[in-house]
Amino acid sequence: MTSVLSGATQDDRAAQDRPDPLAPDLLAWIQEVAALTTPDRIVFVTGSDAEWQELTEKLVAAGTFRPVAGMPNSWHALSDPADVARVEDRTFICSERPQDAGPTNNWMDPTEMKELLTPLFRGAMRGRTMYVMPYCMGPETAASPKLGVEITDSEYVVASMRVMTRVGDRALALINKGHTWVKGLHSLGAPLEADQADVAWPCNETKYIVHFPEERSIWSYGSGYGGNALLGKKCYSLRIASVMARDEGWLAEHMLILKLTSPSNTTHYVAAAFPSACGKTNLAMLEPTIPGWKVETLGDDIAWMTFGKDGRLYAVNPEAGLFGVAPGTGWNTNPNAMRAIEAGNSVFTNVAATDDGGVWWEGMTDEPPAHLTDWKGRDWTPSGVDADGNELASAGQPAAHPNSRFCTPITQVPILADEYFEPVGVPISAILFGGRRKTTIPLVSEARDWQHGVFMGATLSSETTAAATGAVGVVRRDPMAMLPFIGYNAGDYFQHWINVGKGADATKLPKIFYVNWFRRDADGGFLWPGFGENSRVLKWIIERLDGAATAEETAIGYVPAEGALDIDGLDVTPDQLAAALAVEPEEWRQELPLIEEWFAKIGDSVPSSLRDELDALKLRLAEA
Ligand code: SAT
Ligand code: MN
Repeated sequence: MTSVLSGATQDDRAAQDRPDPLAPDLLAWIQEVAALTTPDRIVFVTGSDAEWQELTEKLVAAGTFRPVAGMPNSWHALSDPADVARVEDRTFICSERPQDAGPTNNWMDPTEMKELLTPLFRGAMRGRTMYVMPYCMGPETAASPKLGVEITDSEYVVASMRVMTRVGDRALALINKGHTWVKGLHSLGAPLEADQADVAWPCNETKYIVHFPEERSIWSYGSGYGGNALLGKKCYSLRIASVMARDEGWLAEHMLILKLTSPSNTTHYVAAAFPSACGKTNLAMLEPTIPGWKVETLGDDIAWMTFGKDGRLYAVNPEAGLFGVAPGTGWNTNPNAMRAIEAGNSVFTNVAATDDGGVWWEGMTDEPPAHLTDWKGRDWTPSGVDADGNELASAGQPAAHPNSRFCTPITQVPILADEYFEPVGVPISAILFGGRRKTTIPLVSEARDWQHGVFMGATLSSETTAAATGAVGVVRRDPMAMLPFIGYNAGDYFQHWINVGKGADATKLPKIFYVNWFRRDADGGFLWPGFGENSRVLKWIIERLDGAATAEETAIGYVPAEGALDIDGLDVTPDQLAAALAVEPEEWRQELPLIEEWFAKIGDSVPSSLRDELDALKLRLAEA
């Protein structure tokens, strides 16, 4: 193969033992990218153990990774301080027509965008290795396996994708057999001159995360971080997959998947959408506080849902790893995540280092260690002063970045459900939409029907978090927790949700609920304890499915009737519970103009059925 790859020397390994001839479109693309980006060498990612060894050694030598003491095969990376989160303002949907990107996405004409990006990619891999990384999202045994190839010049990205997806030879064999696949081109935008020393976290000030939905391809430039650079994750599994799902009649959603077993041994599967950094991983791994109930995990971030032959909606987790927010993950809040992390084989990014070579982040333990090295590599103490009483540069700042992450194989989660490996997925009984709101939204409410549930999802709102760059704590609409991830026009996306319901047997559709664990009292305290206690809300939801739990009808949907929510043994006063569940018409009247503004922003593509829902809500509130 060496001879056919122009512009680069072929790594020996790439030519070895290829069982099948390379798919012609893959070969042509590799040649094209190599000619444009001019790497020093090209390496095929195989997924082997030896390859992991080589990658981690290279990352340690480069100063990107340091081994984590006390955790087997685990690595700590500190990013450039300007490359710590998804960059939504640099993310583009370059559909052929601007109206197909819609008002919630940045858009540029695809030809113009490629003209803009091509010079940036020209020579961008000089001095580096170009990795050709075939991968599969979801089981390779699926009837229609979802394949991709990421070309990247970042070893950190290869190592992380090996945890997050099914990387290597099995995916390549399927591509070579002729299955379709998604192209993902990624460069750090940090070429090296002959004598130039590398930095620990190469990246470029200029960043572009670009999707071409019609050709199902992704071009990502300038960032090495998570959702910007691990292209199998948000770029493919949500933005591109949502377009595929629209065209093919399924749903690609920002949802966890969990299995819930009741004391009478009935099993239900639940999918739940929350914005980034709002507790999806914690809910997916929850340890119920109510006796006899059991939760098992299927996924913590993404669900692909397709109708099964029996008319029910089945969900699959396309990912193979967790890319969880570290701060707030601890033995008290998420012991199952801690057990998964402790098993090793993980990459930690932007957490703090302990003096004995371990890792630490806010909330991992109740009390921080007496001294740490923070995510910027600076001395850090709980008091903000050093031993001589001098104030540290890190004083008053968290030791771990608020969006620092652990990247861990999902198979290490001790409560992983066996069905995780099932290529057809699991039949979903309930869909939860949730946000982070201090006011207005009750702990739980149930939609009247599918259309009303779609309205709840379409008008979902949440306070912004550190998962994306920009201000934190600002209320914004985040439809289905997909605002940064819908790969097309948001109004068309709502219509697609409506259509999915119309085409189905209503009795087999999941029921839809809206939850808010984050409501506060007048003094700013949380009204609901959250975490394991959320199992009480799940119990009410499951009991609603078979009609066992009672509910009260309100202007916004059904909420638990008095006494219906199990608070046995819970340290919550009746007043607090009532406040957590309250539907305050006045607060909701204040919400109406915000929903109207949101619909006005989306414009003509808002489905008329959702405008009807808004009108009906207004009427009910006027009477409330
Ligand atoms: O987008 S990431 O994959 O970096 C994480 C998130 O925001 O959910
Ligand atoms: Mn997410």
